[in-house]
Amino acid sequence: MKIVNAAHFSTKRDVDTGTETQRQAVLSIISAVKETGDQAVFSFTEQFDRVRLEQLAVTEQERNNALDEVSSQVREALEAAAINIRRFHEKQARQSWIETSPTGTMLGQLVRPLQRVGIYVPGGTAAYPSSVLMNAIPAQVAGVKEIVMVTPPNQEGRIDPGVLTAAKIAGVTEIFKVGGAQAIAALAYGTKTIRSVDKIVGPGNIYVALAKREVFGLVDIDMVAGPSEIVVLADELANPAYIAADLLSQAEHDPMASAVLVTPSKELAAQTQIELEQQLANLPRREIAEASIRDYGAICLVEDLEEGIKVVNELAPEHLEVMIEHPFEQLGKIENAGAIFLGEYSSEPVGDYFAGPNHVLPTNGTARFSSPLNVDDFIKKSSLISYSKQDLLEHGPKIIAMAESEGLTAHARAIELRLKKERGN
Ligand code: HSO
Ligand code: ZN
Repeated sequence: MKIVNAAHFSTKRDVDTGTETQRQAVLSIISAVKETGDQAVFSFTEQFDRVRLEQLAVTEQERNNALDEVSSQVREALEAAAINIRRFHEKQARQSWIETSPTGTMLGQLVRPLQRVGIYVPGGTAAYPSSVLMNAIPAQVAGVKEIVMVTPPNQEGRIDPGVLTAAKIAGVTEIFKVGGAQAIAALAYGTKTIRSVDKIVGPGNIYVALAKREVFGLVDIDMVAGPSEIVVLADELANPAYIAADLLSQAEHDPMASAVLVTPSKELAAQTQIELEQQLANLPRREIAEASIRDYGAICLVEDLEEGIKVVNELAPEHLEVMIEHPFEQLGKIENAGAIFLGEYSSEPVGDYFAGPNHVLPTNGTARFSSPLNVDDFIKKSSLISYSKQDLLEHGPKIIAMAESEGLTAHARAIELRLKKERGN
């Protein structure tokens, strides 16, 4: 892994906005689904997933069979993780509120869940049961009644049993065998079998990402997440074997994943490099991890921890591990990071799978302005206004003045009418 000085350091990656051909393909898939619904969905599934389906919906039978296909160990682990994830997200739940003033006015905010949400789950080796939990549980905690999962079938027309098991545990209500841009179009516009949703969440390939951007506005979408990132901020006391292992845990996700060590210790930098070599040697996903480390990995040497934290804040990483002697002492200075892991036992996979916080996190510097997927992503608010006679009489003239200054006479008159009636002229 290359060693760079802080002054010359940046890991900004271009966001993949797709080629013109890809954009055109997505547009034509969307309009075909809009026009012919299920018919287009079946034919794109045949074309892209190479399977001719009889029906799109996953049956109750298929859902139940999946439970027997995963080992009891995995099933129990998913159930335990789900409990932690639910408990964590329950703390985020918001209450409606009203406030009454001594002058008789009542103001408030009504919190309501979205009615129907779609969760996209990628197929193939990126079909992660843990991501099903992370996307569906916050929706369920928010009170969403209808949670619809879409995922591409394999060539036998089947869905990964781990994904189906996680869907069951997380309370997914409907599952359809459809992936790609056609899945996003079906969720946004609705077809005979797949009713449209209010919001679409979940990661996907470039076609899915482009389709999500395209339907945004008709439905809401979550963030468009990029490849995983990890930054480890470590001092000379940190364990290089742990650091290397944690860096590789994200590097193995994607050749474009980014794993970075920020440290003031040259000694630690050298030892981590040795560890990385050794640990890479027998990693099954070695090719992916190696490419990621080569192209997007780095060790950033800083003067001291203070400069290290400056680098971290500029990177605004998706995941930050703080492996220093007194991590809590530095916490107050950390401004930008999707998830912060403190201390040597808080290895990133603890958060990816089990601790409870969400693993859908802002990437590519967007932690400067956005947050992990959370319960707020599945609610909306309505404002409540009940104005009293006393307040209208007192403040009506100000409202009239503002309306008139904007040239909106009908606005002014709506207030005037009431003031006149109440004043009896
Ligand atoms: N680290 C990934 C999530 C994940 N890891 C799923 C394992 N499975 C993005 O935060
Ligand atoms: Zn991960």
